[in-house]
Amino acid sequence: MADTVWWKSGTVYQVYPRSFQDSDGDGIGDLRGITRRLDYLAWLGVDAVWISPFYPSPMADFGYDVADYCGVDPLFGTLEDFDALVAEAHFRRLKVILDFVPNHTSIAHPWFVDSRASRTSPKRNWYIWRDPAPDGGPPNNWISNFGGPAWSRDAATGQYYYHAFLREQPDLNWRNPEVRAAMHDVLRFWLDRGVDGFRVDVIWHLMKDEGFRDNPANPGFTSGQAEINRFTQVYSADRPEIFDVIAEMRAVLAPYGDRVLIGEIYLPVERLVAYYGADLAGVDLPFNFQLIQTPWNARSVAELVVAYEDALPPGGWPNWVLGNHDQPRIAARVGAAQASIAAMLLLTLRGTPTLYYGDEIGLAHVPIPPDRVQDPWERNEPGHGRDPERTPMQWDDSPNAGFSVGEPWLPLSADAVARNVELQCDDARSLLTLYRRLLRLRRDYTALSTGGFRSLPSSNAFVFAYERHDADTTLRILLNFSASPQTVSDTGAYGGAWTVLLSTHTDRASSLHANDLVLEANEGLMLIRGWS
Ligand code: TEU
Repeated sequence: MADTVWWKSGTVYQVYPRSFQDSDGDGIGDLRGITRRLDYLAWLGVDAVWISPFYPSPMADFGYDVADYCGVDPLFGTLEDFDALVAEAHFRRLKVILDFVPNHTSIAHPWFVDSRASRTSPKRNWYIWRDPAPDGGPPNNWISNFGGPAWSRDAATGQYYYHAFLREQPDLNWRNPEVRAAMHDVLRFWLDRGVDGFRVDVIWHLMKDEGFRDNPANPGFTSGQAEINRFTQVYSADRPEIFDVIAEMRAVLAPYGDRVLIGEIYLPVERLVAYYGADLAGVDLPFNFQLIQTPWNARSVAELVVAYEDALPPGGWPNWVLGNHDQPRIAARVGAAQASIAAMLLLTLRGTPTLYYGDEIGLAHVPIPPDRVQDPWERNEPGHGRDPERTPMQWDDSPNAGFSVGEPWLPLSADAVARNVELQCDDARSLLTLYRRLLRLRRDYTALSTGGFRSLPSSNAFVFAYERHDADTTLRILLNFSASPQTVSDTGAYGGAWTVLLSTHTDRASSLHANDLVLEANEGLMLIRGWS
């Protein structure tokens, strides 16, 4: 009997709240807007919605700088709006996952205001304060993820505080039990309001080297890379003590039943899978960003899938991510034709998929004019900005694509009139229809949602082929990563034995007649053994 806990069989859909739906005309999305669009998410067929931060914040990093963990920023609405959102989501059998940002607060958080006030403040040790180096400079060589030193000197007390991100995002001191207790209370606050789990921001960063040793130089660093890559982050992140912190978080969630703990972790596979923890005491889903980071071709993707499957600890449940608010959009990276291959891949691999809003309509790179740049990273290190993947959702052909009656905080894509939900939902050949069909098939076939995975040998270098199976059903997925037709002759005799369950090319006949199978250019195919 397959294990069907919801976060294993289901799919997660990420909403960036500023950009999903505005309800009050200020050009910025909000909680009521999300609630209004829950019917869409239910229609699409996802199971959970993860909402990026909506807490009170000066918005230096658009909400990832939290000034109050237990509230809602007026920009996004009220706690009552949040409660209504949860109730309406649950009514539609949608789970709600919050973004928990424990590594750092906003500089405006009362804890930090207290902490910086004096060296003897009771909150002093809630953050990471160090004396200057002998030359008066920063205590060590750690770099901010957004460029520049990760230490800022505070004139009032003459010490430096550590910030892995902006200087407006001071890191909390997770070695301090008071910090842990306060943050556990935050988790309980939201669990008591009914949330179904958390995506934990930069979880691998929470514990730093106790001795604050310098990070070693990264021999692979090249000048085009962001400055953070100058050093290998061996002392500033991914420390062994992190697993105690995660175990304590799990203990907070445990009495609430099957809530999920997802960790945002950018690490190579062998380190990533360590976050399942010994005896699976770590996070339920260490976010797997490998598809985002691997070159888009059949060989590389096939190799990474097999390597990831092989690296999983016994019982560790896989997961896959194609995009998020920090990464170039998939359609921009692989092109419109391959976006449907990406969709079929994401939704047919073994493991929980996370979809990023807008990817289902093929939103691509939206150029941001210099005077409309919002992301602080772009200001610090031009070329690294994340605005292009954060532009408003495109709903219909009304002004501003139905996102807002006001001027949107970021521009819409130039093709908004032609690329929107309303148009695509009635079009049998659209990317949105493909996403919806795939999500439907995941519900119809446990072979897809919770079944096994087997990679199929392929002599065709442009095709990635694999099987998903359970006791009743065997499915074969064949993905043509190239823009020309490809013949598959080595994975078995297809004629008669297999039926087409779904193709990215809607004009394909359902029966196969030849033993050799010819995939159209950019075609993805899902076959079922026998006659359905
Ligand atoms: O991102 C963490 C993070 O590591 C990314 O900024 C990463 O460095 C970059 O995308 C590399 O490709 C999280 C949030 O998702 C991000 O939006 C926040 O800015 C950041 O943490 C700080 O909270």
